[in-house]
Amino acid sequence: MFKKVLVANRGEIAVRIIRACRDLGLRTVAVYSEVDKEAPHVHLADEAHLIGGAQEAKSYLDMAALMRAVTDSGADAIHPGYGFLSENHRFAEVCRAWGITFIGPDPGAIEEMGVKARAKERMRAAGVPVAPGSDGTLRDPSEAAEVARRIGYPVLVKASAGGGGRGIRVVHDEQELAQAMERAAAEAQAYFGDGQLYLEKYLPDPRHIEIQVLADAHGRVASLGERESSMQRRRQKILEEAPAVPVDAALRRRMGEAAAKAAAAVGYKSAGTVEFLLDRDGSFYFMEMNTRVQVEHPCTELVTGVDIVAEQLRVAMGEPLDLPEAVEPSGWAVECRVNAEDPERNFLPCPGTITAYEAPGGPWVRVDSGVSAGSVVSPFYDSLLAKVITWGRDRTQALDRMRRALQEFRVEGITTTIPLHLKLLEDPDFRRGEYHINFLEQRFGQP
Ligand code: MV4
Repeated sequence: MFKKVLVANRGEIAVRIIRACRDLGLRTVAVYSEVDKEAPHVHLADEAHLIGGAQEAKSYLDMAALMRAVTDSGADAIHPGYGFLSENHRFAEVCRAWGITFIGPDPGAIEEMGVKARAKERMRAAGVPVAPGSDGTLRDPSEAAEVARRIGYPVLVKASAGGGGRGIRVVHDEQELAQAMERAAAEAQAYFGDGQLYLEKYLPDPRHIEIQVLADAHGRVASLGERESSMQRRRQKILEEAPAVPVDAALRRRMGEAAAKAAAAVGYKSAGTVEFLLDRDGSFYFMEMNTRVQVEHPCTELVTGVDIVAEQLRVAMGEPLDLPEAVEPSGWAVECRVNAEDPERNFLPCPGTITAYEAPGGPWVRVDSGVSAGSVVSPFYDSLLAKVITWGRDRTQALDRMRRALQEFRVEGITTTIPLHLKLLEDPDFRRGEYHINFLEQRFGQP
């Protein structure tokens, strides 16, 4: 049992976690960098500790500085949020070695899912559908050519260390293969220090559907249904929704069972998300598992009534899950990510000072925000300012309420993505639910 939680993060997710702790009667410790002294998460926590400079390597990624704050505060648990150290199995190990509860899965499960080629093999063995491709990593271009000939072009060369779409290359024919592998390996080596590759059949214009799971320390796994996050550009999600237009009750049950199998196969505990690509013919394939709470978790909270962060905390205390195997969604939820970026300038980040700030409110609107009037949006961090999430009886009502909310949202002093969201909400294809992972770049991309 723990009583005092150090939140090793900043912005809206730090605020979100502090609120869940407060709901459960837990004490909270914020950490902050030199540019975050006045940030909302600092004011909201019971106490706050300066951990270093603005650069993330010198503060939010600095394990030694975080552990000093643990010692100074007497915290007995750490919630990593998303990003930063949340999927670093070594950090989870360090917490364990210090006798601090890491609020997330065990280090072994994080590592197992972090190595993508290994995770895929593990899932295939567990009976989770995976895309046709190589068995594990590739030895050389001739092995890759053999696999590609068998499954047919186009194929994708993927980095096993992976993440964020780096070290991923589409290959249309055998002539392109060796060079694509060379480039993908070099990129993966540079970014992840590991140039290992695997190969997969390329799916054209699939939809990105992810299943939210919760698992406890006693082997129980619950599926909370799907979210769709196909509305993205360069792997940066813009808008998410739950449930997903192309997923009916039967498909939801099959995907939920596959996700629960995936989680059980690695002894998963805590909240996690199993990502699938959904083909136009209704087949789905495991892509990867995110072993953290995700930005878009509120969509699932609004359609299930389950407080995902509170459940993470309860499960970390060893409490059993008190949920059915499959929680059925009710109504529809949409989330828009409001970023300090200029969609007119290729989504260039727009740091600066927020001179005026009035967040929307009213019925069926939730705003998870990490800034306020006077906030300085630093170029050092992710440009997410706030998330607006609306709920409706059906998709149309949720989207109409989103339009109302975004029209109310007043952010002055910096450029935001709100105008793009409003344009998207009027798009006839999106309104009909007809989109896929390449939609945004095709429709709103640079000429
Ligand atoms: C794919 C794919 C098409 N076919 N795999 C990109 C990063 C990695 N996590 C998975 N990715 C993809 N894998 C096959 N076999 C297309 C993508 C992809 C993608 C997937 C989900 C959401 C956005 C994406 C954007 C570009 C490519």
